[in-house]
Amino acid sequence: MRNLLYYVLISSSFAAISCDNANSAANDVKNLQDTLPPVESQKANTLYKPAFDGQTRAKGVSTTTPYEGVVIADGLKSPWGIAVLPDGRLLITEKEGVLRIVDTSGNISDAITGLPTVDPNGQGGTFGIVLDPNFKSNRIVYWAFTHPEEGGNQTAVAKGRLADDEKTIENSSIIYKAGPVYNGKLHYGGRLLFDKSGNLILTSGERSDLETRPQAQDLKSAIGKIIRITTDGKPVAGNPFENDNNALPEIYSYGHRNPQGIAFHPETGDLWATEFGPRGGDELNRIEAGKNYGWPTITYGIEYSGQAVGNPPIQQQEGMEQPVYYWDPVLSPSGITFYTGDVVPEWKNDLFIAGLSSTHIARLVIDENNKVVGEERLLAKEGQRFRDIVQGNNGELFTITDGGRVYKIAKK
Ligand SMILES: [Ca+2]
Repeated sequence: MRNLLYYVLISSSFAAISCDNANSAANDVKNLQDTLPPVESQKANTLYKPAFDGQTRAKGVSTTTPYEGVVIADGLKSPWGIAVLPDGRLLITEKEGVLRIVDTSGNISDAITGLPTVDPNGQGGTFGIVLDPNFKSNRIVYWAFTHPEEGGNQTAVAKGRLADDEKTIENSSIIYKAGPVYNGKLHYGGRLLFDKSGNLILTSGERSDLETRPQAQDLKSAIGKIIRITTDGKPVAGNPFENDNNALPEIYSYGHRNPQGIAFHPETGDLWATEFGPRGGDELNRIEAGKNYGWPTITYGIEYSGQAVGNPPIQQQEGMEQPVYYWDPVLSPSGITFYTGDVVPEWKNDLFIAGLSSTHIARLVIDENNKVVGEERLLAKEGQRFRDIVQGNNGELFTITDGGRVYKIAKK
């Protein structure tokens, strides 16, 4: 409360003196808007108590800069991941194993082929995609997907060269598989990100079933993990478990359920991740090397059947990290991005999350103590399952939907 009063006072005095600095004015507005009620008003699924104030149902915020989300393209087939090409066009994965390029006017290319075969059943298919840091010279891209195997499938990462004519991926090769192989079709994770040292971060889901779920706590298994590998798919030197004979050296963090969103905070450089929890247990976490994020031992959600998770169900345990934020009811958080543009200054450093079942984009304001202090829903009237969101080269946001649309979100 004291902080809030402080912000209001500061904001008022700024307003009284001058508003000629757009960033200050935007920050004033952001802080003043913290007085709105939480965006979530539905009944929670559980009576579990959060570990700290603001861990769920933060105050509402409302963007004051006029903005709009416009459909620039429609007709993609289950798009999943977006990478922004140097010239601003969007390189997009489609679930069934091809890529397409969509330009900022919305023109959709023919399918780009040459990727390894995927298992597209259930939640499987082609997932996140990233450009090599030296893409301009080598045209290499990396993507995650469901690799079909004898007896099942697993999340894998491949790389290849985008041909000069942009019709195929040349020399594609599989560089990493997050085993073990399992015969299921749920919870693959599948988002990819480059870190500053030029290594790849991959999210790996725990495959959902009661049989595989405990492996999220098993350091000999790559499922239910965040993985850090080189561009050749090898464990990165300095990974937290590299000297542990009872752990896979590619593991970066563990105890995850189905993480599909990862991004680095533009100022702190911290890694943030969202994951699908059970009913009422979707999470936002700040990821630190070697830490245990708790699934399936601790969670704020319950099974979709209505049963508790664990007997007795627990939400907090020593040695396991608390989520920075959780949603009950769920958001279904898929791709995420921090905003670094200038088009909407009040969005600077805010986290944008593509929501599936919630059918909106969540905007979270995160303060210098890594706490969520504001939440807003964008494009909620569109009724779309949002799958990924990225920032374009001109400070706009682009988001894709399971139904095949590409939206551009920009100043009106
Ligand atoms: Ca957790």
